[in-house]
Amino acid sequence: MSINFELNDEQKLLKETAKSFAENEIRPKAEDYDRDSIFPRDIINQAWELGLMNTSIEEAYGGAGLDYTSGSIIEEQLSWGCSGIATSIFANGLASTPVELAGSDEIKKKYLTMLIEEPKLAAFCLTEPDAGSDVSGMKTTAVKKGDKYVLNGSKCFITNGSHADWYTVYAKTDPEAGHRGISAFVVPREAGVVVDKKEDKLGQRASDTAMLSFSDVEIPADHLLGEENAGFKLAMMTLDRTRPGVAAMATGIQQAALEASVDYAKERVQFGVPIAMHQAIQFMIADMATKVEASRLLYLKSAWMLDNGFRNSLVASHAKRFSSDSAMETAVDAVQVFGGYGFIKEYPVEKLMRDAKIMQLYEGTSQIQRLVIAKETLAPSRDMVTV
Ligand code: COS
Repeated sequence: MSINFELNDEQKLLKETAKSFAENEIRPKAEDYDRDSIFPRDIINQAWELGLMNTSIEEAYGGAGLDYTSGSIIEEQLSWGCSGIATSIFANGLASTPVELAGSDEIKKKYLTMLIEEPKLAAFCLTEPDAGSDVSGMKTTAVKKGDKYVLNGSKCFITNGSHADWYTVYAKTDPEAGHRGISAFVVPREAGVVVDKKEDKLGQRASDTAMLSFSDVEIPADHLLGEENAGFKLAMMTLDRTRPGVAAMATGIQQAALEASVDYAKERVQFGVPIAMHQAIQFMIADMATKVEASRLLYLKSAWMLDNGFRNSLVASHAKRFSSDSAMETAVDAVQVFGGYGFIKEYPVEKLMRDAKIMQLYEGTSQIQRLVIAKETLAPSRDMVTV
């Protein structure tokens, strides 16, 4: 049997555990935390206790070493609870992946083990005020001085930036070399990372998004991840590993929007019948259901490819692009199903609509995903397989 769509017993258990955590711990607090922009430290600690975060860290460093498929199944469920809180829980994965891929054994022992021993946080620092989609345009520099690197610059839109204990920071080590002049470093908070601003956002308001700066921040030279000037590829390889999870989170938003719409459509009576009896509503619900199904298949396939040793960049972009755009469409349609009530904060769907928007923006906009898809479709890389 070469294709099997059934989750294994461990994955089924993880899914149930994550769903019940989302239902019992995340959902009851999601509305308040969103309204008042409260950082979900208490929920992060609980998720850590249960082993729902840092799932990919290898057993050698104390982690569970779960595969990406299992990790993304958890991400969908927690995002169904609240994608802002889920983003806070999963941001460690984005920061720890470059360390997992390129860190020395000493660095892994110190920084990955730290995340397992205590509910500590790490943040991924790639984006800058003038370098978003255009990663190579970054201006932060790292200059080697003896056995240290000295970092200067600023980073923006950093998830968990205000609360992280350490950061994965990308900086130019050869400013003239474009994408071939970027290196990645682990920077402990106490080295002198300054939090300049916490952003006030449209959606995912429970998550922390900060602007940071580095002013003559000195770190030991062994905190360089992998080779000098190999940071761009490391960032891309990291995003290949995290985009399936983002697609899973976008699927969770869609599932929540679909369920809310189905429940409401069965209750709300207009023209003498529940609006679910009207084909205009049925077709919206049918389209939502198809998008959920297709998004789920795509994120599972992109994670499965990673777990089975295939390069997944193309399918990860398909998954991230389709699932994010579908989350936005589905949430907008859910508001439409709710009619005027959908526009009111007392009902759950306006939050889903605000939250969905970021899915099309972070970890590569939908346009960047299309760039990757177009490039690979027109001129496939030799190592890119379609399974
Ligand atoms: N894995 C490994 N290597 C990769 C790769 C991947 N997924 N994608 C690209 N590369 C390599 C290429 O092979 C190329 O290597 P060489 O230097 O040996 O030629 C190099 O990286 C540059 O690739 P490319 O020419 O495709 O880069 P571009 O400058 O055209 O940029 C995009 C590519 C736009 C796709 C990239 O900059 C990107 O993903 N931007 C969005 C960044 C993002 O997601 N930001 C969100 C912040 S994280 S919340």
